[in-house]
Amino acid sequence: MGGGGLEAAALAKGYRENDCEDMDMRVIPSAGMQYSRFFAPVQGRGGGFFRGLPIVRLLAACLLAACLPAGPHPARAGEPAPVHAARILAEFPHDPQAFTQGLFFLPGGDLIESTGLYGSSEIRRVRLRDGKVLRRERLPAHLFGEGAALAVDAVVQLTWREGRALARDPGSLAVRGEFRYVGEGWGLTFDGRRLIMSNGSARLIFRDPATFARLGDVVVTDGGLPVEDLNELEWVERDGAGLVLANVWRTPYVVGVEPESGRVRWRLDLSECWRRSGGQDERFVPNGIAWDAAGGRLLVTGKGWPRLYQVAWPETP
Ligand SMILES: [Ca+2]
Repeated sequence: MGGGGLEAAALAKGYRENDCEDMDMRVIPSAGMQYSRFFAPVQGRGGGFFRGLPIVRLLAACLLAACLPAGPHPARAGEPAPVHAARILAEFPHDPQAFTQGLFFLPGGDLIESTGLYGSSEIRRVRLRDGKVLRRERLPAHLFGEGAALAVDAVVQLTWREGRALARDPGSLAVRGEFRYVGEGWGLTFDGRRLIMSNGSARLIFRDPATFARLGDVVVTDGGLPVEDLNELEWVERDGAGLVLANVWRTPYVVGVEPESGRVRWRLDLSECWRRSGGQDERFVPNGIAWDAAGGRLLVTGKGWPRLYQVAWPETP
């Protein structure tokens, strides 16, 4: 499928989702989509996915205008967010066997990493400087690990299509409870008050950390168009303001999202990190963002990448 087809499909999907009262009721894709999620050809690297985007945007805007009913339009195509090439400041070892789906720092400085794939999913406590796995807990073979976050006093780990969020002890990583949800689980982060979850759509869902109850949601847009395939997430508070950082699946981009409006403020282009980590294998897309609040460090990696990269905070307009 070409970029135009993808963009048009994304637009149609985003519009449909805007009409859904509860996105937890979204249809779970077929087994064919399961294959495509991990093994479909990458739609261009190093910005190639968005090559020709202005024309695509124009066509998509016309499609939106034609499809929307008369009356006030909630979204209008505008200027796309600025793109900043990631500047690499440091590199750290990363287990190339880790199919990274969730990544964040514990307050003490170690990383928690959630990995996916049926039969080999884990949750790990990892030391940054040498990549040593300090503790690991395997998931049952029928569970596919996804995003994870520290919420109050529990590490919560999503599963992809199993509708189960495992609540773990932050020290031992042992499961001590479980939440249930409908639909897919992709990324997860915590803003100090709410869990923020992605499910592969353009929508971020806010949840109560104590009950996992849905509190609300927001559609992420760039230039007025929905940004589909939001994947791993990270909450960052910086200069008194909070942003949700999100990998966009099968692209080199991390988007910086204003949490209440859903507007993409900027895109961070990880093409150089991807190239250094042997980006020729289409399964091994960028995924994994961790913010070290104490040290002011931004870490990124990818599925099966041999390195973690500390990158500079992108400039803001
Ligand atoms: Ca993260």
